[in-house]
Amino acid sequence: MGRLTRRALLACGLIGLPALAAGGGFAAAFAGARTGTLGRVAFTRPLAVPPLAESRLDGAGRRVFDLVAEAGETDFLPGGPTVTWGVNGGYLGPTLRAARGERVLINVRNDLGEPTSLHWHGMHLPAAMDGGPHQEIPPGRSWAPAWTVDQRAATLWYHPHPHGRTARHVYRGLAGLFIVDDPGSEPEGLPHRYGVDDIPVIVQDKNFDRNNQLDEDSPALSDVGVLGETIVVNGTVAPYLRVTTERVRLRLLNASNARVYRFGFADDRPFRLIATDGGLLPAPHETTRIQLSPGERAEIVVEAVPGERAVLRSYPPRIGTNFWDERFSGGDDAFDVLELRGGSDLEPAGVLPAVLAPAPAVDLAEPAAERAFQLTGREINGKLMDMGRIDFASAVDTTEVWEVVNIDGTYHNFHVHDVQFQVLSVDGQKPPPELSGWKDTVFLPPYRKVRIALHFTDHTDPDTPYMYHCHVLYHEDQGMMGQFTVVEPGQEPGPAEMPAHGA
Ligand SMILES: [Cu+2]
Repeated sequence: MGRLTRRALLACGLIGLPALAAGGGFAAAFAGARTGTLGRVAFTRPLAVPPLAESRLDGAGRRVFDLVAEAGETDFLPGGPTVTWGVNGGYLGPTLRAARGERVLINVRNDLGEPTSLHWHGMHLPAAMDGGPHQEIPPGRSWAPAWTVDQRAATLWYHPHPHGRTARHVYRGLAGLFIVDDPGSEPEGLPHRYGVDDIPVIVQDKNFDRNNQLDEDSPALSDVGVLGETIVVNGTVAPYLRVTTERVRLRLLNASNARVYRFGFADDRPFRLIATDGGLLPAPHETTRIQLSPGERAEIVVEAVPGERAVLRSYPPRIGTNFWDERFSGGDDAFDVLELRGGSDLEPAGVLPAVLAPAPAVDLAEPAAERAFQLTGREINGKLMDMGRIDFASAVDTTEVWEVVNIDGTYHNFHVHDVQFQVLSVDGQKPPPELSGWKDTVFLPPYRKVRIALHFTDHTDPDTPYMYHCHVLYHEDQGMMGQFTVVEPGQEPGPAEMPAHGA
């Protein structure tokens, strides 16, 4: 395939444009940076579906999960296993599931040889339970966060968040889904049987070396970090899914480090987008494409036909960079992702509901604060992440409006912990349908400006911060992150706690 890695170029003395041009490597690097698998995937392996995590109720009525981060091996490719990391297994982790109103307790043990953490991405919870860089778990130790689930039904996920090392930990395989149910809130008629007509689709991209081991190098000239040439879904390479029902719900998660996907079907069949990061949209949105940047989720509903094969693809994403950067940031790449194989006899589907959930309506009468965030390089407002610096405090029971602008030539995105936010505008315009629901992560191509409204309801803690950051993990690790606390009105933030290594 002729992929050139940064390491290979360094070895050839070809890093740096003059050397590249002189060596004729310039054209080679440009040509070699494009990758893709359209029409070339044989779909030979049944899609793995992560098991639902076992849980039990303890004496206090809490739903208890036991998770272990550990090393293992995974058979991605013929020719030998790949050393990977996983949760309760060799790669990825089980799907956690809990209902609104339930109190959960999660025992997380770290059996890796280095500190890690588990962050509950998209979850509304106390900062001390968030699993960010202040809640690292030393090797051989455990951490047991507990909180009451209190948010809309949504497809959330979990992944490590150790400061400076998140990219490597996620790439090696530490990630899983966390599905929140909200009994009574989901309209009749949506597919909801996990693993039957309600399927997790965790999409990641990997590079393998000659020995089938994960290549963690960033491609040459990439400004976004590792971009893999091989797509894995739920840890399966070249996957197919046997479909048994006329209608299937796919819970798409971009769990990749850097790659942006633009999902659609090979035959351009329309599908219905029903939910985004924080839960159901106001109404199903019929479309042929849905773009997801790292960390974002989308739930789509697809109609199947008996005996038919439908291929989910990722088309070249719209990343908005210039010609040169586009090539080195995956903007020209396209992949076959997953084949849906309709059985000969499909279970009939009923009527899809026309109305799904109330539209986000954050009360904007008197925003308590307006804040501006400029993304450039690896900095937010000219600052790199500092574990000991809390950037601001937001008062509980208030609404804030944040304006986030990317003034950089490369793409970023913006993720906020603790809250699901409402997108108010994109470059001054009403948000498109895919941004009309609750979000915790929003994509920012170069020069885009997004205004979001956030409401902080509870869990005050002046000493323990939540994070906001770019979810391109290479950027995040390099410091593209800041910290805020939620406090009582008039309360000042305390000093940020340093990592709790005594846990
Ligand atoms: Cu970024």
